[in-house]
Amino acid sequence: MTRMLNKQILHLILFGLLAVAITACGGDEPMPTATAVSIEQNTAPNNAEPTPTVSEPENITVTEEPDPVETETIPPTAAPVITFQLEAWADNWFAAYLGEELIVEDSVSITTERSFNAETAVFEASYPLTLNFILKDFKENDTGLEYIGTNRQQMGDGGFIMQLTDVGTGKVVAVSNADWACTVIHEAPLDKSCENESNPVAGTAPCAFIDLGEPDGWKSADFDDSSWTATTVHAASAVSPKDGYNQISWNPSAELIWGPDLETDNTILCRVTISSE
Ligand SMILES: [Ca+2]
Ligand SMILES: [Ca+2]
Ligand SMILES: [Ca+2]
Repeated sequence: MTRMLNKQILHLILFGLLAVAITACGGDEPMPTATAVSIEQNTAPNNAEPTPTVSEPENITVTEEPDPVETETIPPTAAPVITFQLEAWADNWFAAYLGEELIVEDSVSITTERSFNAETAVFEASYPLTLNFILKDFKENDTGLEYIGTNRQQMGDGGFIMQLTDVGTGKVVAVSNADWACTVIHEAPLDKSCENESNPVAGTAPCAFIDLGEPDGWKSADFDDSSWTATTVHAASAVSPKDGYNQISWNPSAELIWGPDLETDNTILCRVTISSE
């Protein structure tokens, strides 16, 4: 009996221990829940970190702002309006155009004898600008001669010089020189012995002439002037500039230009495109 009781007591103890063990294990189960809560609490402060993440987009917004500022800065630097002063002297007459628009025309009629005046004109433009010039040596008719029938009957000669100044800086930004594109559209007489004819008749040998007229669209910026290679620099001693020429302070780089022949080239067209440096 005692053994039986001992066994029963032992079983009771074992059951008791087992029950305690199960209770202990069962008691552990809620613990992970507590841990999970604490993890959630730990992630809660992590959720607070998006605040700096929010401030990052603000930084991106700030870097986006300079873009429109740069866009606003580009147009004014691309084409500012500049005031230019054009100074020119011609033997005998010229007209200057900004593209198709007349800037200045020689104020003295070409029919005025010995018109050696200079002209100064101020205008506004933006780079790049295309300047177009009509240059004329005086001629009485298509023989190309002047003082016809007098003892001074002659072919007459031409010459042209120009400089362009940026009024704001005082800097000379363009001058007449060999780089210009020029073409001769009136040539006479084709035979220089015409000069000695007692009765020179235009179009009759030796007083033949060439009159091409102005080509269509020659003043437009995209006109192809690649064949305009008549531009010739002449020495002052050959042109003998006078009168108005001496009233202008010429930049040393400004040169007297004309067609190849100062005498028989009577009407010349010239083009130059000026870009900012
Ligand atoms: Ca003149
Ligand atoms: Ca002349
Ligand atoms: Ca001439």
